[in-house]
Amino acid sequence: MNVMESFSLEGKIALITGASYGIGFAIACALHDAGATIVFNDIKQELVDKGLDAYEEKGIKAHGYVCDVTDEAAVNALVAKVEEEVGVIDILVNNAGIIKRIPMCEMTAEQFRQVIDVDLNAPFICAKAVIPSMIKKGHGKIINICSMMSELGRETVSAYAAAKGGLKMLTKNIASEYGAQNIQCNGIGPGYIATPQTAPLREIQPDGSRHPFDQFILAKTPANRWGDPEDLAAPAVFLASDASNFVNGHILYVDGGILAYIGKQP
Ligand code: NAP
Ligand code: GCO
Repeated sequence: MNVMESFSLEGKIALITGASYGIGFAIACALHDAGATIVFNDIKQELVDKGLDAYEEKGIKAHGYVCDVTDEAAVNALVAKVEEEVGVIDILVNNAGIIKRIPMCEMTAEQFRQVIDVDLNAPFICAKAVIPSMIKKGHGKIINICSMMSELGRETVSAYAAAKGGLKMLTKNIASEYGAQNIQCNGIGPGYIATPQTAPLREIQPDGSRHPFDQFILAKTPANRWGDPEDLAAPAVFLASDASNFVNGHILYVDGGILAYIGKQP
């Protein structure tokens, strides 16, 4: 096979969770450009409708469904419906995620659990729902959206870091457990990406200056900029395609160099 052909997703069906906007939307558009049929879900009908409009604007005929990824019965029903209406899912991107920025000693156990539920339990639920059909079909690709917090900690994000660190290990375990069935499970670890999730960290200050956290991220990132969701597009196509068939249990950090860098010298 020609090497460029190995990146093609022609004939493949991809489910990207929480992909009405942000990183999930950019990844879905990229998988579509590579040839895949796009299926996405979001937690509310308004968001699914907003997503469908956004895909249509890009000339993409996506299939959108309402589904809360933390609800195992709802996820199983979604996967059954997709198999019936669109076909067997070849590529799952576990993208849906939340963050709560609360100092650990002020965080309730319930708030901690909510983050773990969406960011760690849900990828387990979604992967578990698609793997049996992938095994029957003879192949499958699972991409888990990890984080800098799969490797690093910082103030206020204890639950998120615990979940994303766990997601890194879930990725390696799925690869270990189902690699023999030709399922590749890898992660993408985005650096700091400009999306609604990070908007509070980039708010312009009342005096017109940049948010101190925004300045901190620029100083920590050798690329000296925030990432765009589109920066994750080609890495996602790679991990979704035959081009990565012998890559399994790997976390591909797409972070402008953050994890390589000790920080600016004084
Ligand atoms: P975002 O803008 O907040 O989008 C996340 C999407 O997931 C939203 O559409 C959200 O819907 C949906 N969602 C949340 N809970 C859900 C649930 N229970 N069921 C179904 N959908 C749900 O986030 P993003 O920045 O694009 O991030 C996408 C993924 O990348 C997340 O896993 C995030 O942790 C990860 N990530 C982000 C960054 C970054 O810098 N932005 C960096 C590393 C990793 P609602 O709008 O209703 O909440
Ligand atoms: C934060 C951020 C991060 C990013 C991302 C980094 O508050 O530190 O929201 O956690 O979203 O996950 O990779």
